[in-house]
Amino acid sequence: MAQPLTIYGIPRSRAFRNLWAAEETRVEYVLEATDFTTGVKAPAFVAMNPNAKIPALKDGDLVLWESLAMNLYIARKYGEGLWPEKLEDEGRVFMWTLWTANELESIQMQWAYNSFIRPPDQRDAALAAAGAEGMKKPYGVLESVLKEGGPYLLGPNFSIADLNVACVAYTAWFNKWDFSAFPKVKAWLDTCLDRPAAKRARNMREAA
Ligand SMILES: N[C@@H](CCC(=O)N[C@@H](CS)C(=O)NCC(=O)O)C(=O)O
Repeated sequence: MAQPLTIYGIPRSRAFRNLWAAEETRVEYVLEATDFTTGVKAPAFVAMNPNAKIPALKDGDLVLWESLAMNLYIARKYGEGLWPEKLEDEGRVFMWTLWTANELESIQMQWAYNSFIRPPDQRDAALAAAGAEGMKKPYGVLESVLKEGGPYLLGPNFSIADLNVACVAYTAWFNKWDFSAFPKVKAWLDTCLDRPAAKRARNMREAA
């Protein structure tokens, strides 16, 4: 009998992204609880992911790390409606996935680390403010794209492009970053994060 897909991580980590993708596809999966303090340092885990970071994934003999790449694989293999049919749309999926990692996540993490992730005495208010300001640029890009097209990033249907961008933007959405200048983004995020599969993953993360 085939082994279920295994996701290594905890819901209150980037593994949330993969739980959401797995929930969308309904693939049979198990969450192997691995935290980011001791779990990531266990020799068996480091042998799988030499970065010593969660999440990671095992599917048969295949091991993957990098949360957004893992989602591309999950969507391509298991997610019928999540993966686009046209080659051009696959190109857009790659574009949005690299964009969210490079243009959005990095500056958003600067804000997040210095606003609520690090202990108060290790936060830098100037870096938090600069991060919050810097986030306006990528969210402005998203706003203009959604204004011109939409309702989803590839057009009429929700896809892994939406999931990969929305699971990163979730950090800002959940922690009350001010989206008032970006109403299209806010409405799109509300819709994505209100999907039944997103809610199942959010329930795991927000209850943890
Ligand atoms: N780019 C990686 C980042 C992974 C990452 O930073 N994971 C955090 C938890 S969300 C971690 O394991 N941190 C432990 C550490 O840095 O020691 C991804 O998207 O998977």
